[in-house]
Amino acid sequence: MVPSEASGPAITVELAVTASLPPRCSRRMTTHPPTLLASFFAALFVFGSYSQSRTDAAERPPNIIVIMADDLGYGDLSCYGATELETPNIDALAAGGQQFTQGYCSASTCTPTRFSFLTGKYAFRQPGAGIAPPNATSLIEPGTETVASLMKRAGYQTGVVGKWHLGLGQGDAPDWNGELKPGPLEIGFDYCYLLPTTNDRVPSVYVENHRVVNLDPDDPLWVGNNRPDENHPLGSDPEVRATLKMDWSHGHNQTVHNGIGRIGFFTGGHQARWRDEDLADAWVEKSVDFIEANQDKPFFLFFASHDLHVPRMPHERFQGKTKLGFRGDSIVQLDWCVGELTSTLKRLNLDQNTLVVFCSDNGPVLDDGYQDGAIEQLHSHKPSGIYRGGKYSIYEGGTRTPFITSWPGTIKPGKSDQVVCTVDLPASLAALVDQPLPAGACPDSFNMIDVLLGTPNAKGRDHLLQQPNKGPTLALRVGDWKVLSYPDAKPRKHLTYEKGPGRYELYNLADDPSESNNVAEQHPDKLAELLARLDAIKTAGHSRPDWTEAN
Ligand code: NG6
Ligand code: CA
Repeated sequence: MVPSEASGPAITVELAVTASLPPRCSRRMTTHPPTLLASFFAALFVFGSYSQSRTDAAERPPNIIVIMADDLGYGDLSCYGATELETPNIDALAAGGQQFTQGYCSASTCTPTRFSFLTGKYAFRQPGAGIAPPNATSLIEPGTETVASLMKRAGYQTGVVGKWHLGLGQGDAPDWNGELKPGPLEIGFDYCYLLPTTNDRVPSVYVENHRVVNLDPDDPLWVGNNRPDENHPLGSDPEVRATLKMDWSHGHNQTVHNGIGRIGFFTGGHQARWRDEDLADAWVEKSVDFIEANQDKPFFLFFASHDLHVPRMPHERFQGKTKLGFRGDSIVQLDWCVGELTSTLKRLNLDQNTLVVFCSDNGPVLDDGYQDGAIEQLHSHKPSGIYRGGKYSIYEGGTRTPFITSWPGTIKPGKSDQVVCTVDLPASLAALVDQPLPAGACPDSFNMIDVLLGTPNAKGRDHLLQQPNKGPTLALRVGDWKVLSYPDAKPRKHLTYEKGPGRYELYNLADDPSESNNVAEQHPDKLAELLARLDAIKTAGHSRPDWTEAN
């Protein structure tokens, strides 16, 4: 348990008198003595002027908010080089914290990245961890150790708000009209308010804890894989299609809701249905409620934005805010959400005691199934920055994404080129709150807390595995070398998934960050070395150096 209250002396005294450190500080002191001391001296040097408020904040265990954007690419924010739009709130987060140039999500699609972020396990190890369909049941077994269960055990109030996409319920399909169980509440969250899958997948309803919100029992919700009856309007029907408010380009032509064709079929639950335009407001409202309700306790909040996943249909007040069309407007909406969260922390005087991690679930895509102008109105915007590929791809653009940590008064502002990944958050956040990892837990999650806090000389990952949606395609980066392995490469219709010219590709990211020159033939020894390492990670079932087997 993390004690919720403890009194501590001023920071200048804390540095000299270890025995009277407040709880979090004294625990970290025993875990990482040299780096912690260094970071304290750095913090003292930089933040000495407001050491008193820092001290007040340090008396309590830090709150933690992980903000995960959806389909946000490396080049999509102004702090990462975008010039065609502005993201002042996320830029402020970056300017006041650590901005990573080599921050990654673990996969280039949603479900596997989210699975790994929660469990600390690479998704290729988990059968069925590809993009979850509308009627997916719970992918993460109750009892699995997750970042949420670790925080809960450490005495935190835990919540998830926004896109889930990891399945709900059990059996053949979720019980949409009954209890949606198991779900987040069975793997460590105290509270959830969710978009069950994606905004382009049915059903278009909110789920709060175990129930669909506002469901009228006289209008039951049905979700299925087949057209329920021949009168059910479909987005593929030319007459219906002509009335859509946003046309589809591929897929997304089954049940129509809010003038938009979706993936999958659903009927009923009319009173429970949301409007796409209102989703971001709902996430902010429920998150602010959660923060306010837990302002006197340590809390962990996973803010899982649906922006900028398709269909990109931002609130009317954001429509037209950029010249990039709804894709750009959705980025501005995401930025607004971040600003609402950070200003709530300031209003409640929690900003100096809250670690905010900002990341994405996969790289960018322009046409992901709707004709929303993302291609036509791109101008000079480069969603992946200088990197090759995007969503669905194991080139850098698929997984190297914005990654920011902020904790005013504790994290020294700066840029970091250390390698970190969303799969590292369970082990890192557990270390922050001194929660030991149980045997068998989080097999691929490395404790990167010192790197995330910007501790001078702290080292990031020496290697990193990257995956697209599912295996067997995988990439492994070791230092600056990266191998891409496509055992069953096939062209993927419609997708930005780029098939390499051969079975393997090898790049040196230091010389060739855009992965344009495959040097596999020139460096057969390096290729063999990396492939052997990749094989070893696959076979071992874990890659965390201090991982221990379950009893
Ligand atoms: C694909 C969808 C795409 C998107 C993706 C999941 C089609 C043709 N494409 O199958 O639109 O929903 O799944 O995206 O249906 S993710 O970010 O949640 O992984
Ligand atoms: Ca995504």
